[in-house]
Amino acid sequence: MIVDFVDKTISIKIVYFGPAFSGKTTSIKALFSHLGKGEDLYSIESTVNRTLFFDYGTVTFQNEEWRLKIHIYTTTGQDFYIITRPITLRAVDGIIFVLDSHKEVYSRNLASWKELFTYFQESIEDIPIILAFNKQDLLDKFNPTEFLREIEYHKYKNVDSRYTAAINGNGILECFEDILRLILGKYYKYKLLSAVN
Ligand SMILES: Nc1nc2c(ncn2[C@@H]2O[C@H](COP(=O)(O)OP(=O)(O)OP(=O)(O)O)[C@@H](O)[C@H]2O)c(=O)[nH]1
Ligand SMILES: [Mg+2]
Repeated sequence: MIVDFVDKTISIKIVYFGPAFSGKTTSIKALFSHLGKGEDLYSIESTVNRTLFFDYGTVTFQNEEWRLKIHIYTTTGQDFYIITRPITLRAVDGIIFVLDSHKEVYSRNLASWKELFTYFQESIEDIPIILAFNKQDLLDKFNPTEFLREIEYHKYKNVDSRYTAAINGNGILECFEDILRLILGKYYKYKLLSAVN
């Protein structure tokens, strides 16, 4: 997060992360179309519509005084381009971890979560994360409770979860609002604490 008191601009960075094909690009596209900004999304894709590096777009909110500029990225899920993922994650303020709820690919979600952990180690607990159990429209889904138990969800105060179906936009805006709330809440808490000290 960058707070520019001269420009009165707060800049934050949100990244959609998760295993290949989980619906990261579909989620960001649904978000931008919800916000009426479908044209403002840039994608670096392969010839078969797979994310090569990232998708990127910005959303800006303005009140009388301050501007909130949100930079939004997706990572590529293809392991061939794994080198790009930690680069995209640099200086991230909040992560929407998009899971593929299809039963057959349960373990891919777990592997992706473990990979995310390797990038941040213990400091992962400082980053607000929303687990988006995507593809809720499918019939053969795994039980989210199983995943939450396996990652020891109860240990994390910074992680929340939601259901999404990016294909029809369900839950996408709510997910985005949730991550913003967590990021900004953390910032205010920090400001409050430093003001007290
Ligand atoms: N049924 C269903 N399919 C979805 C949903 N979200 C995405 N998909 C499909 O899943 C496939 C992969 O979606 P993408 O958004 O490209 O996935 P990605 O995570 O960006 O994939 P990579 O960038 O290659 O890692 C596409 O065929 C989407 O249409 C969903 O909510 N339900
Ligand atoms: Mg993608």
